[in-house]
Amino acid sequence: MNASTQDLSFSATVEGGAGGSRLPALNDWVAQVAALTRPAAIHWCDGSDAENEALTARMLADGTLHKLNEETHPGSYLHRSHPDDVARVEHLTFVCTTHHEDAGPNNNWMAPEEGHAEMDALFDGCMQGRTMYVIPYCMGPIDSPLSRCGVEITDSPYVVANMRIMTRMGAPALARIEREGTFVKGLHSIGELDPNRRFIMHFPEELTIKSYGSGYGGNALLGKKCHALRIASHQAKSEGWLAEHMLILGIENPQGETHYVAAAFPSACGKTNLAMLIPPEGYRNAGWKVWTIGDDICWMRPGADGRLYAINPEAGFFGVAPGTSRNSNANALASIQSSTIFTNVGVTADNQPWWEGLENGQTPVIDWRGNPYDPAKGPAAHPNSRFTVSAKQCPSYSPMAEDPQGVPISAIVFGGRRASLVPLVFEARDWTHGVLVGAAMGSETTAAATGAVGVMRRDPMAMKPFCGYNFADYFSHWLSFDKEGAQLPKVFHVNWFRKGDNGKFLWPGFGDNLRVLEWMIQRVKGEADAVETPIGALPAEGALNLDGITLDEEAKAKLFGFDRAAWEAEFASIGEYLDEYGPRMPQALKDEQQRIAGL
Ligand code: GTP
Ligand code: SPV
Ligand code: MN
Repeated sequence: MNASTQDLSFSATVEGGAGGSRLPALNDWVAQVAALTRPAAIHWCDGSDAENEALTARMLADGTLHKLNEETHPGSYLHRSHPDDVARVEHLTFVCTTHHEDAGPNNNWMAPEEGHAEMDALFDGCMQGRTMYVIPYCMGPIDSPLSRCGVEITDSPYVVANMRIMTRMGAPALARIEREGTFVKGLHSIGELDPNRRFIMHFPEELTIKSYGSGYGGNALLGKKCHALRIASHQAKSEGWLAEHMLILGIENPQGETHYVAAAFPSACGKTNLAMLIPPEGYRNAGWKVWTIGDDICWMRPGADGRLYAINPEAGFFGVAPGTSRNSNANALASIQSSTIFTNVGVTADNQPWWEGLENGQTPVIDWRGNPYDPAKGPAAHPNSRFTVSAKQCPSYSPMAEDPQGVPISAIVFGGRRASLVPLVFEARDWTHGVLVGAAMGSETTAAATGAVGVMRRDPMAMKPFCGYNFADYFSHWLSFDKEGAQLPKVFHVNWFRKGDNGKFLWPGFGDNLRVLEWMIQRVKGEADAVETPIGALPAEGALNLDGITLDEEAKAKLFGFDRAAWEAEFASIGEYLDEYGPRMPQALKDEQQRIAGL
C-alpha cells in the first residue's frame, strides 16, 4: 500500500497495551493501514486475561459469540459464521510473486502491484465504525531460534480470540518483534463477508499477507496457513528448513524410549486424530504412551547432529468437530470441555455443543445456522465445523512441545484418503524415493475447502493449498536435504481410508493406527521384516501386530497387497503430473518415477 504522508495524519482512538511499539517500522505500518482502512479505534493487543474478558463481553453483546452451558462447558462459546463463509477458499487464494513461474502451476498467481491494487481498493475505508486490532504473535515457543513472529491487523474480535489460543500472542511476542526488527505483516478485514468480494493474497517476497471478506479459519487466522505455511515455506526454501502441513507426535515404548514422527495428511484426513492417539488397551497395559506435539503444522531444520529437529509453531488446535467422540479421540474430547470456542456446531436443548459423530446420547435442537434442527435440511453441525482450544488443555500434550530446540524426527509419514489401490502402509527405500512418495500423494477432497467433496486429486505432501512457491522448486528443496552428514528420517506412506467392495473402511483406524506406527519404529531400528515391492517395502506377514483385531481375507489382501496392474496405471498418471511442471521439475524425481514406472 502506498499511503501518502497526508494520509498518516488520520486519527483514531488508540487503546490497549502500550498503544504502540518501540519499532518505528511497525508503528508506521499500523498508521498506514489505519489511514487506508479508517477505523474508529485502534487496539494494540497485549494478550492479557482482562483484554480477553472485555473482548468476549463485546462479542456476547453483539451476537458474535453465544455462551454455552457453563456447567458442562465452562468458559466456552459458540460462533456461527456467515453461512457462505465456512471453509478455506482455494480458488480465491493467490501467491503474488514478481515472476509468475515462482508461484508455479500449483498456485493462483497475480503480479504483486496488481494484487496490492486489488486488495487496497477493497480495504479502502473498510474499517469505518469498527475497531482495528493489532495482534503481535509468535509462531513457536517464544524463546526458540526456530520460531518466527508476525503481526496481524484485523477488524474481527473473533479472529483476536482465536489467535490468542492458536499462537503466543501479545506482550511477549511484541517484545521479540521489537528485538528482532522483522515480522510478517498480515492485514485482514471481514469486509462485507461477500463471497464476490473475497481474496486471500500472499506476497512472499515482502513477507506480507492481505486477506479480505472472510472471517473463517485458514482464511482469517493469518498466523496459521497464510504465515506458518505459505509465507514460511517460501522463507524456509531460502533459509534451508521446511515448513510443512504435518502433525508431530511422540511414541513412548514400554522401555521408556520416545520416537518422534511427523505426518502429512491433507485437510480433514486424520492429523488431529493421529496426533492425539490413545493406544489400544493391550498397548496401554504394556506401557505404550503417545505424546502430542502438534496437530497441523511442523517446522523442521537440520540440527548439529544432522537429524531433523521439529517444532509446532502453533499453541492451540483448530480441529474438525464432526466425528470427534470419546471412542475416536478421547484426548480431543477431554481438551474441549472448557475454555473452547466452537464454530458452526449445533446445540442441544440445554445449550451444549453438538455434532454428528459425538455419540454421547444427546440430540441437537438448533443447527449450525441457528435454525431449529431438521434432519431433512442437512446435518446439525457443518461438516467443517471446528473447535479452537489451547494445546495445554490436551491430556497428551508433550512438555517437549515447549522445547526451544524442537524434537528429533525418526520418521516422516505421508498419507491420503484413498478408497482403492493404496495399501495400509509402505516404506520408501531412501530419501529420493520418499520425496517421490510425497510428491505423488493423492487424496479425495474434503469439506475443509469449498468445492466438491470426494474427488481424488494430487495433493503433494498435503501442501497443494499451502505451498507458497512452485512445487517443482519445493521438491528440489526437499531433495537437497540428502547431503553429507545428514541423518534423515525414514519415509513411509499410509492409507487409513481403504474401502472394501461393500464401501466400508477395511482398517479400524484411530487407536489401532499405533500398530502401524510400531512397525515403522521397528523398521527405523532395523527390527521388523518387510517385503520389497516396486512401490516400497510392505510389512511381511506377521511383522505388523494384529493381535486383538480381526481382518477378513479381503481386508488382508487389500491392506497388505500390491496390485501390479493398478500401480502401473497410477505411475503413468504420476509421470503426467510431474510433467505438468515442465523443465523446472527436478530430473532426480523424474528419474525416480521412471525407475518404478515399468514396475
Ligand atoms: P485439518 O484440521 O483440516 O487439517 O484436518 P486433520 O487432518 O487434522 O483431520 P482430523 O484428524 O480432524 O480428521 C478428519 C476426519 O477423519 C474426522 O471425521 C475423523 O473422524 C476421520 N478420521 C481420522 N482418523 C481416522 C482413521 O484412522 N480412520 C478413519 N476411518 N477415519 C479417520
Ligand atoms: C485445514 O483446512 O487444513 C485446516 C483448517 O487445518 S484451516 O485453518 O481453515 O486451514
Ligand atoms: Mn490443516
